[in-house]
Amino acid sequence: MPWTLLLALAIGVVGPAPKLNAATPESRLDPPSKCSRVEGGSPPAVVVVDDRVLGESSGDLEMPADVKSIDTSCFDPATGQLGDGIGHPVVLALTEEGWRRSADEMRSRQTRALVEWFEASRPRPESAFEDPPEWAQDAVWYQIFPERFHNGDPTNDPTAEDIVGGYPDVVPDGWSTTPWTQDWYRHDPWFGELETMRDNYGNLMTSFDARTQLRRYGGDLQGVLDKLDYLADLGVTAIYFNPLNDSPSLHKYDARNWRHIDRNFGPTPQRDLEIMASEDPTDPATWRMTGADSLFVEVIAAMHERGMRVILDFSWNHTGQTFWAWKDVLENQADSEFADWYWVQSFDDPATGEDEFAYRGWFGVKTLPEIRETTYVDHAERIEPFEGEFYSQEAEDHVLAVTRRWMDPDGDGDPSDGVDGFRLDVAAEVPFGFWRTYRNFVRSINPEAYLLGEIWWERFPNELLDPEPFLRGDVFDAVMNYRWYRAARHFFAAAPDPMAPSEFVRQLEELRASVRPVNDAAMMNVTASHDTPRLATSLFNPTGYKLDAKAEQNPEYRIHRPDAAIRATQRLLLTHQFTWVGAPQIWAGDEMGMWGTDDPHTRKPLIWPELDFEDEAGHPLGLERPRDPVRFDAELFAFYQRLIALRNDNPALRRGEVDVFLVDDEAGRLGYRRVQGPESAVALFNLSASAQEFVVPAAGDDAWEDALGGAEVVREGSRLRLTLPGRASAVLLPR
Ligand SMILES: [Ca+2]
Ligand SMILES: [Ca+2]
Ligand SMILES: [Ca+2]
Ligand SMILES: [Ca+2]
Repeated sequence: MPWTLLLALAIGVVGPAPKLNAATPESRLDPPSKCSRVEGGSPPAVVVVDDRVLGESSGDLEMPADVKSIDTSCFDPATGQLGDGIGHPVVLALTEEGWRRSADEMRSRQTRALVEWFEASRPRPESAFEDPPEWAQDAVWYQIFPERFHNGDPTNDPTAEDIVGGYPDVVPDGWSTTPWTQDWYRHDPWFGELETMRDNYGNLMTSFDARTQLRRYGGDLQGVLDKLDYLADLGVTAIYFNPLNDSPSLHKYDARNWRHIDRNFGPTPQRDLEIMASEDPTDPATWRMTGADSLFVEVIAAMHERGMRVILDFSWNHTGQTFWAWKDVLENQADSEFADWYWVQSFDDPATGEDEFAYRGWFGVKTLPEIRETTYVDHAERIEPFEGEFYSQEAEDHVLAVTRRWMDPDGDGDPSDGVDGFRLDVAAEVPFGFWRTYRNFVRSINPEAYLLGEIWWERFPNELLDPEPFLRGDVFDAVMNYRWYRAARHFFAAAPDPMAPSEFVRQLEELRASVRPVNDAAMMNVTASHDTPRLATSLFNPTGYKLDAKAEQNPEYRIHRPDAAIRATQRLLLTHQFTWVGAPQIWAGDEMGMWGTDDPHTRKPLIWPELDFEDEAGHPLGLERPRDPVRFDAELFAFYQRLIALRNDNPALRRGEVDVFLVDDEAGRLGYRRVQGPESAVALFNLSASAQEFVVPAAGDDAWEDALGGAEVVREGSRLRLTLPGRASAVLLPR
């Protein structure tokens, strides 16, 4: 019996539009009427590709033409085998190649809908311990720096008392929070007092850069809740929170304690303080939920409800100088029970008048005392990953207890109320042995958790550290992919010099080949962060990337609003980011059109559309600059939104294999295809200043469109033809 006839008999060729069985996770593994007759109506079809169950559906469907076999016997979902049942449901077994080839010829709306549904509902394998969770490759990341995101609750804003202990460890008498909408470069009223004040290194606080470390704007978790609709509207699916732990600084990498959310991020700072004081920090059984803690649990729940994943940033390499264990060391010296938590080089000798106490702080930063390990490695010249463990078992136990607290806040063994993973600060400066323990621990609580390492420099400012030793399956799932950004910036912005498409492709392939494909797909492809210039500013200054990337270090560095040409470059780079392998990341505010040089200027408060900002007219060195209006860039936002939607809606852009089919050094053209099963998408780039024609091979006869820029796409036989203006990109999809 020919399969077409069989299919017609089985599911009927005439009938209503296909009704895809919008599956719950349970139903997708459990074909309806398993081995039993369906009374009335069509039996469902189950599609199997190379023994992999893609899904089931009902109704009349155009089935792919190249079918390996059809079996009408019962399908056993437990074994994936075709059984010897009594005729239902229909099982179509195809080869992967056949599926792909035939679907190329069958681009009907029905088939595409079916395929998308199959993708969304296909059975998820249990995460292998050594592999990233499945969801990581589908994420669109949004990085939130809480102090500067949105002030949803002015009653909890930091007070002078709250910020004591962070750099510079002094607070002027007249200190107050800074108005959110003021010109970033305007001097705060209390700046004058700093003329004669010295920081904790004994230096006068003359630079704008140093002074802004004292600024607080009052961003908080209520501000995040208030903007959930905005995030959903933008389309992001995963949130990376910079540290939320209680800390005196604006960045919170100098923890006062790790176990609680910062008092000024929650509704009840004073009450939180009392709760913290009532606990024994060494005994997790005494830890209670503060107002800020509870609000964060609420934030996690609200994000999960919207299908967003949440990861939290911690530094296990160092604490702040106000950290409870460190304060005990300062007070009790060698007698402190926490003395072996830290790299103390010498304790004070009470017999002498001078203070002999000396310790290692992260990169010499005294407010960041480092946790002691079993091996000492000097990272001053070069970051070198190393074997070793935490020196103190108690310190490690404490870190694990804090980790468990945020993975399962209500402690019932179900991690669904907790964070979905962690971003781990200066991860190459913490030893492998500890990280292996950490991965085991984290995955034992939630097998779907994601661990992201900050693996950055090997030797500043030119050599980036190879992340491969961290991505063998026993440490992290991915790293912040600064290596990808360096290549992309170099290519799209000719920074610091022009790069040919062939060289760009060579570099991308080299990066991809250096790690396992599963990790490559789960990478966080960062364009900017709290530690770098904003994306637009980074493209606007085709000099060193992180080296001298602010006016204080290079007076020529452009601090003002990037021009239209830079925005075009930004769009090119973004099109690549959202169509390439690895999960795209957005540094909050870049999508609003914000600009800003390296830290601290990349940490300006976000320019929400409803706020009315003062023009930006100042300069940190008092130099001339254009006067720039500061307002939300709705056009750029819409571009981000479009790219995010394209990635979210097209599995091929997230999971597809890469086929680079156009590398044209002469004309400055680049084109690649992402192929996932029967789905494919094409990204095209015109790097030149003038219009260029593109011819793209495309089997079949269905119509394609430029889903990004709307360029006219004409089919000519088995090819598509279109013209792109200078410095423009396109994302082609079957219509
Ligand atoms: Ca606030
Ligand atoms: Ca002494
Ligand atoms: Ca729980
Ligand atoms: Ca260390």
